[in-house]
Amino acid sequence: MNLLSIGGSDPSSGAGIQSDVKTFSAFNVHGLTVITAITSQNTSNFGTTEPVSQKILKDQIESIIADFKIDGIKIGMVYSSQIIKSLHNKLRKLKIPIVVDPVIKSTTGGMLIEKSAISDFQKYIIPLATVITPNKYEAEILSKIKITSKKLIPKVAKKIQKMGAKNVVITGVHTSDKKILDFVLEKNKEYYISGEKINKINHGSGCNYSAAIIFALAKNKKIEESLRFAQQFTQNSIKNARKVGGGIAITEIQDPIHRDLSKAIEKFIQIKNIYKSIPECQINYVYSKQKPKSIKDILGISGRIVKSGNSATVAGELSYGGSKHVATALLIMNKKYPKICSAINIKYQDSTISKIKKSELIVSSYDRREEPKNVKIKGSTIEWGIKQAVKNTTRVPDVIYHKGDFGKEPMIIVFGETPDMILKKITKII
Ligand code: PXL
Repeated sequence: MNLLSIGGSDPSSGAGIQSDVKTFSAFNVHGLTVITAITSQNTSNFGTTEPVSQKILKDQIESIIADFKIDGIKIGMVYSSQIIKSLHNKLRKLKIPIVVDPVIKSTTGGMLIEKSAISDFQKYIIPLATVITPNKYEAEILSKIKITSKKLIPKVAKKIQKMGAKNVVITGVHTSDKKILDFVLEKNKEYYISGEKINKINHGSGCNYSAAIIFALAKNKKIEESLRFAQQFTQNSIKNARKVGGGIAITEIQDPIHRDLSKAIEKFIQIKNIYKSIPECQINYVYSKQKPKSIKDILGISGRIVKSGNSATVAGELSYGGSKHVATALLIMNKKYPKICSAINIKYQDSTISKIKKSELIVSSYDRREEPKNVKIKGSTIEWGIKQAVKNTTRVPDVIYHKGDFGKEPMIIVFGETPDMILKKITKII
């Protein structure tokens, strides 16, 4: 998938096109860019802005359109009337989703659009929008209505929709200590999406939000699902924001694989009495990128989940290539069943096996005593074993176990599409 970000250059890489390329990379899609203006700024101050010439603006767009199939576009900083009109001409005939982030001012106070260009923005850019994402301040400027009460919000959104945007989200319309509300106006429905309020002044969250929306829309997700996904993604980027410069923190974009696995691990170690299911060789919990080529494409725990008294704790970090055994088992399984991207090993116990057999989970096994000598010598027991177990059933196994061999610990491996799906299985069998 290819996504295009049209916007300004932010040399701090906190916002603008640099930030969008980071977001797109985190989703494993190719990010294209068309630069409208170059800003000088850092995490404390906004310096100057220079829009690019009409010629190079048009040339950038033409060279990208001529070469790539573009699946979605995000428009951020557009700066001047001239740029707005050229963008309109080049984009108006495209039949792909476009997210417009109508940025007016940066967090550090820089103007991202000329005042005189706002009416052309309304006329030429807003009608391109599948979704437009003003914050409360931007919505006030675009609608020329001061939001003095919550009751006015639908009216403001309607006014912006009438300018030609298909769907309008006004972000941060209401905040309390713990919650933040976004108001959404689709064609025929309106609703609020509630999010967690994170009290962290940051640079980049608005860009992260609109870039995540275009990703979801380009994947054919519906509006509401896309907005919820983007809100989650942005909350995480704010939580992980880091003070990399001397001023405000820059949002940190986490790899979704990393994020989902670390969340699942947190939940896993809190399962009651889970320490009883930790084998001698400890636990690894892994999550793979799509189509892994080797264990280097599989995220695992470098130091494993270990027993500590009567609880489980995580030793080490998450890293690609951090697991050898469980990742190898997953790699083999994934070759046969590409949707299976996550796995965990737990202690072999007869009681667990009997619970598995009573559940609806598909279980298969292999016998290490049948392992051919050449396999043993090559040290490829796991590859061999998983292949055997997969052959022993016509269905996608949820669980594969073996009862060990002389000096070899028996083991259960649970497989699933995602770490969360594994958690659901684990809670049924422990
Ligand atoms: O966050 C909005 C934004 C967009 N684009 C550029 C920016 C900023 C904020 O600073 O600099 C180039």
